[in-house]
Amino acid sequence: MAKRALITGVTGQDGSYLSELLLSKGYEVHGIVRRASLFNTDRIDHIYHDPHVAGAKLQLHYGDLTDASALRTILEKVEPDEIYNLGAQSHVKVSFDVPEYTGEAVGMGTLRLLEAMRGYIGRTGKGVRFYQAGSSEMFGAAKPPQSEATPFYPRSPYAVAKVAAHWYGVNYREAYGYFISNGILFNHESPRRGETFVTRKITRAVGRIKSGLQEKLYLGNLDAKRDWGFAGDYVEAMWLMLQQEKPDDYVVATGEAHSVKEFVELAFDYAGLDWQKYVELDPRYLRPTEVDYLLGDPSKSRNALNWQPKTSFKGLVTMMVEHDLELARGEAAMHEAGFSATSRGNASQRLSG
Ligand code: NAP
Ligand code: F7E
Repeated sequence: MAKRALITGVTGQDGSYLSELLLSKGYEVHGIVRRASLFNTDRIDHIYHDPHVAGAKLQLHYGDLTDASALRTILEKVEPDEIYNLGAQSHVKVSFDVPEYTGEAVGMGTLRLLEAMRGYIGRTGKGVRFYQAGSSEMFGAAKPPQSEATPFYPRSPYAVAKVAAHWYGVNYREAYGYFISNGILFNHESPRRGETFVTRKITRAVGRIKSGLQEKLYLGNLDAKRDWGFAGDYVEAMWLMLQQEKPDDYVVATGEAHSVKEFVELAFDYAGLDWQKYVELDPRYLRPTEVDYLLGDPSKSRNALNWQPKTSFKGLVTMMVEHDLELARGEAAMHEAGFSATSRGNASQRLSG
């Protein structure tokens, strides 16, 4: 019998890579999708098949982490072996604008899902394994390098909610003996990264500037340092955590940090552009409380999970810039053919990110 996985946040960056990974391992994958007035399944359309066709291995269900009864219904219907809780309002700056909603989706949402799992296990006696998508943002102002032993010091409503979700996971593990593992993942990026996160905002701008579609890139704090890896590598660590004998908590990182400025330089250089001519500061993108320096110590996941990142910092920047140069060339061609090319492309500069 194929294993069955349930993923919240299946339409997100990580949800799409994780679905690909699990499908490649023969899993039946079920994803929870929020109803939206426009289609929001772009990142998984390439692996989704018409459910009327026999053997479709990816199935989608409408639901929301703010809706406990829908979560319970989905669990009863899907009967998963593994649950990956990736759903979140995941933008740190936006969490200052919508703190209550962020707490609802990220903190209380995790609790609702755990309660749905508790009800399901209570009724069926079935073993279910649970992955919680924790974040390096939980370390916030803690001194680098950060490991599983580093005390949390969250610096945003998002990070506070992730700390709550982390401890709900630990509590349900200790109270009920459930298999719940918390991943503490440092920043991971890809060509599928949302366009208001800094890496993708930069690589989109490089592509669009190179193609003559954009003149300036407005950014906030260039001095912040992050430990950036490739999302495709990181979802493998999530899966590995649920294949261990015992549940545990793991930091997943590269062990190397770079500043936003370094990312900017490398990305613009790759396209043969001088970043100083294009990048300007816009205080709108500064945060009320910043996280200055995140650098993970991935020793535990390397030793216990035998996991290592395969993609270097330079490889990641190159992958994203190449993708976005190509994307912008397509936009420019559409523009020349008379279609508007600016409405989506500049979105990251109009919104909070
Ligand atoms: P993402 O691209 O922003 O995707 C978030 C997903 O959550 C989307 O599918 C989104 O649906 C869904 N979602 C949002 N609100 C929801 C709600 N109320 N109920 C159900 N689903 C909801 O995030 P990501 O980068 O893939 O990250 C995956 C998870 O890892 C998140 O929990 C994030 O906080 C965490 N994390 C990310 C990183 C990173 O560097 N990427 C690092 C550490 C932890 P829509 O598509 O409809 O918006
Ligand atoms: O910011 C600085 C900003 O929004 C990175 C999420 O996936 O990773 C992500 O959170 C840094 C910050 O990611 C702009 O101030 C400068 O210091 O790309 P970001 P994040 O806040 O680190 C963690 C691990 C998660 O868990 C989150 O879900 O870049 N920065 N100028 C900017 N950031 C943005 N977004 N936009 C700017 O214009």
